[in-house]
Amino acid sequence: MTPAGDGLVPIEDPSRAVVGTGVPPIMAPGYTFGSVTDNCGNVNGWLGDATKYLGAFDSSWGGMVCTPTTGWTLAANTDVLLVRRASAETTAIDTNKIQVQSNRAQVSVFTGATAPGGYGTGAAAETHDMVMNVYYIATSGTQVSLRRKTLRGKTMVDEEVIPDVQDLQVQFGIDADGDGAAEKYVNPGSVGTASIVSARIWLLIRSSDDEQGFKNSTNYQYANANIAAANDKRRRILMSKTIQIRNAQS
Ligand SMILES: [Ca+2]
Repeated sequence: MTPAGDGLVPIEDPSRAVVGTGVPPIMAPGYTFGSVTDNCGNVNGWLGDATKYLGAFDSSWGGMVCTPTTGWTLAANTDVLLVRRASAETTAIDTNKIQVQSNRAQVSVFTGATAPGGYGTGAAAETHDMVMNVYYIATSGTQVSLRRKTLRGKTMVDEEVIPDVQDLQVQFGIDADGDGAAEKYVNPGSVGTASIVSARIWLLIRSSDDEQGFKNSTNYQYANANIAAANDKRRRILMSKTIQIRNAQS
């Protein structure tokens, strides 16, 4: 986490709210989210493609048909981030959830009263909940907020994560020479056939209140964002985080 702002904002590592802390990506056969309500259109069934830990769209919903909460819209020039993983904790089988069955060798996404077979018994086989989040920046008038569509039971619900986050940017680190390290970072949609090995995520956060006597004249440039100075009385902080990943979708 690298604070790079112009002053202190009383927010504690909001990137943890987005990407969590070290939960491994899951490998699973594609799963159709047809039974999930408000599933952002489930275009090509890929919202449920749990073979991809991260996905992102540059300045748009991409192929998804997500509707922001009533009265709000997707903020211009902000990216959309998808995170799909298994819950960190094991859980009991629950027919009202989308769940993940795993052992050391394989992982499957399922729903129902019976976990998929072939996973052994006892401690070797574990059941986790499927975690599915679509993060985006919503705006309404002068308000901005980091919100998400999150899988709750079998419904994608819309909820606020952190208010006064005005930008979310994502870039993927690509490995062209096969050494496992990223040579460069590109915007979602520009990965081509290269392997994705890491992702950078930026959040631009502003203070919720004006500070009398302060004028924010900073021009923020990062990823493919170029945000003109607001010249308002709010302090801002730019937070960035690089995470190593082994399977992503651009
Ligand atoms: Ca972008």
